[in-house]
Amino acid sequence: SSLNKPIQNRPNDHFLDLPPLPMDAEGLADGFSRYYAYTFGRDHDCQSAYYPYKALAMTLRDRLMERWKQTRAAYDDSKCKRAYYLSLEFLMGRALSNATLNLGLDQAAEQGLYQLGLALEEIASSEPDPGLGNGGLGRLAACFLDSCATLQLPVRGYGLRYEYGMFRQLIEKGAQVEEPDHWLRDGNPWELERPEFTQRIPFGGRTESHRDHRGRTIVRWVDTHDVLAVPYDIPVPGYRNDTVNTLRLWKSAATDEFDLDEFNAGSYPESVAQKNAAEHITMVLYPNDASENGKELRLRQQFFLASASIKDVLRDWIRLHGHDFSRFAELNSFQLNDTHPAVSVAELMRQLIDEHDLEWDEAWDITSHTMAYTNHTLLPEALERWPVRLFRQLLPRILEIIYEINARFLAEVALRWPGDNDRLRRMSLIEEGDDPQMRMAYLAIVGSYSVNGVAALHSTLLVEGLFKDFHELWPHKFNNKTNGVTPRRWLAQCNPGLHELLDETIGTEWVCDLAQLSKLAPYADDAAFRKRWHAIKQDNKRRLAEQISQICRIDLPLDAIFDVQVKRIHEYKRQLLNILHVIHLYSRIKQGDTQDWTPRCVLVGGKAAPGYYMAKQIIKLINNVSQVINKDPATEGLLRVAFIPDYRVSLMEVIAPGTDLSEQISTAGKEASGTGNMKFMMNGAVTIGTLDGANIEIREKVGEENFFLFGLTAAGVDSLRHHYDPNGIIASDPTLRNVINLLECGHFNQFEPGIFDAIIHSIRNPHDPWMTAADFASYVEAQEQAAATYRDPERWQRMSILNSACSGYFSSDRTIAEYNQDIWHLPTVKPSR
Ligand code: T68
Repeated sequence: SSLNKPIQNRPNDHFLDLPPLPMDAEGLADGFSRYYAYTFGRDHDCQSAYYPYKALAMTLRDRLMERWKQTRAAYDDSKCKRAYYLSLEFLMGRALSNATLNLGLDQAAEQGLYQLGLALEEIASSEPDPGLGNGGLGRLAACFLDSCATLQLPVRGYGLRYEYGMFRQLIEKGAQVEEPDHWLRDGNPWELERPEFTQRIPFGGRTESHRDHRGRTIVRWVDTHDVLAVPYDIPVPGYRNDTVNTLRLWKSAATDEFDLDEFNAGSYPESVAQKNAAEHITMVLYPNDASENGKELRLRQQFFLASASIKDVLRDWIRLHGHDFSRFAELNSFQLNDTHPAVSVAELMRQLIDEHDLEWDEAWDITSHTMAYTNHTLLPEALERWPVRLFRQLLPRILEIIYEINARFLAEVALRWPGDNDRLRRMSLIEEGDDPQMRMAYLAIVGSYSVNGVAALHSTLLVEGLFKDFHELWPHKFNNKTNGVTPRRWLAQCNPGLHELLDETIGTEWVCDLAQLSKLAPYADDAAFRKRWHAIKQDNKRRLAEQISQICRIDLPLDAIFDVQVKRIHEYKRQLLNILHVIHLYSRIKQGDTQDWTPRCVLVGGKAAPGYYMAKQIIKLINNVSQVINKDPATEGLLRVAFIPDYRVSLMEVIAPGTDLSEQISTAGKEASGTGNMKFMMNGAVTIGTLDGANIEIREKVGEENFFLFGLTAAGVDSLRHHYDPNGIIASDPTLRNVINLLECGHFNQFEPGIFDAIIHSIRNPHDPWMTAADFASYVEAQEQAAATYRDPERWQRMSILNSACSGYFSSDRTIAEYNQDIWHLPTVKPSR
């Protein structure tokens, strides 16, 4: 393309000697005005909030650009080890406020814009919220990039530039309706297209082998249908340290080649239309967060990401180190975000062998010392398996390589456990059957030098269960890395009130050293401090209530306890248990049992995968229950219920600071970690939760007296499985019986008979894996304790302060420091000024 045409005149050395851009209010206002007037051609009577946003984004982007270039140069010059975070999802959220904060321009920007009669917050809120991820896994990737940049680690993110992100959720007649999210429609000022680094990715075709002059077998992957991968770079600024790292997102594009047969047959339009298939690869994010769907397009996305990213890294390697790969593993690590990019194991082998002439053994030594794998789930339905036939069709060369990896691996197993054929069958990368399946998690384990879970319990359950055989073979590979979240976005940015109080009370260093929050603990005993703490919480609740009032037309009383559950809708997360409790509260109100009542606002938000019937039923139930309760005058001032539509990153930034009670109520052993739990804790919410995922560590840090615990343990769930009797539990618990009665008599679906039958059946089902009935009584009891505690404001505020004070461990800076110490071993690199 003409974008790649080389320039004839070489620019002289000085032409990029630019003076640093001003970082003060006047300089920012000046930059802003120039973009507004000259680049976008707008003037005073422009009504749209979009152009001020765009002008400010460009002004900030210029300041990022300078530092970005310096960071790249520092990494290149040091020739040090690098790591790459490979993920099908990066849920970055809005970039403007984050860039402002991290560049240290928050006050200057505020002032500069104020002089122009504009408000920073209003401008920031007109930025689209990019949703290139489903939930926790994608948001974790974004928090990690923020921490890597803040810790000045040479880490690059690689992902896909989806044209359509996570669908927008509308609620119509109480039910979820999906709408496409064309987030790029008005352009994206934060991306930089880099066509000069385009890569060519093969699909389909067949393999051919022949011997070279030395008698070596050479395999060629031929007759492929190639697709172009064009990179778009997104800057990732560290916190006030001049480092700007890179998130590189690939967009698929057709080559300019036509299908010659079609072309010669005269069907020109058909041959041009073929291009479509190529362009579709990065069209849309798959919206399933916990079930694999086996679609060919998804496998295409996975290989596309793996192949393009590895090619990019190898090109860089050759640029800096030449064609000698002997130190490659020593100087590169790939972190695989779940198995979604696990085909990278085979693709790195393929590129080293087929494209860079390495022998198998050398290539395997490099690959298996370069890849590291993070597991995010124990749910069997979420474990990726691909039909071998899909590989044969789409990636024939990759299939050959996986067969070879498997053969050599099984030989190793056989050597260690001679004659143990059952073990060979269990551990094979390929599950035999009518339609043999590739076990992607096993490919990831075999090809990696590190395998980690995301919370202590999760990592233990992995090596005791799912990956037991592999742990026996390679115990040294397995480790835990408890998740964390970035305190920049999830405290400093989203909670300005608390930010200020913290700065004033414990100094400003907590932003990059969250353990310092422990200095807050003594203030829990200080009545004057508690009062200020409470005032900030009430302010944040007002902000949240205003949003809810606008979105849902429901008014929330600010003296009520704000009880919040926001996350993807899934049976294992048990939004259903939450709503059963709500029905119980409602029933108490109707029976006049309201002595010592704690007013309560229950907020639930989250998206259901479009094909997940039960999850959609649960959304409908929440909305119906909310309708009945909110319109009943008896509940006035006592109980409000709202379903928050279209839950997303920018909404969580308002929700977390305004929450009193954080609902983390998954069936024990099912939630790998959770990260929303950490965001709430940092912002002073108290958790009601089970002993699941990172809840266990949260409770350990804050102390059991500052956490509302209920429910079975993971071991308890496991041993109850064979004699679980929900109908017996319902029959013998009048409270639960009453709630189920209300459901069964159709109190919440008066004009929609039968619609909740599936939900009722699931609760009554002895095979209900989520054991909702088993935990109901203890949940209600924990809720009563929470309510009673809330009625004692001094006690509640103490607990709230202590939760914040003990949340330092859950900074993703700590998590990333551990990844680096145990897995990556990267030096810190400071860009030169
Ligand atoms: C989540 N997983 C875990 N998956 O459920 C959560 N899956 O416990 C954990 O805290 C978080 O990862 C971070 O470790 C997911 O979010 C997905 O989103 C997903 C997406 C596609 C396919 C499968």
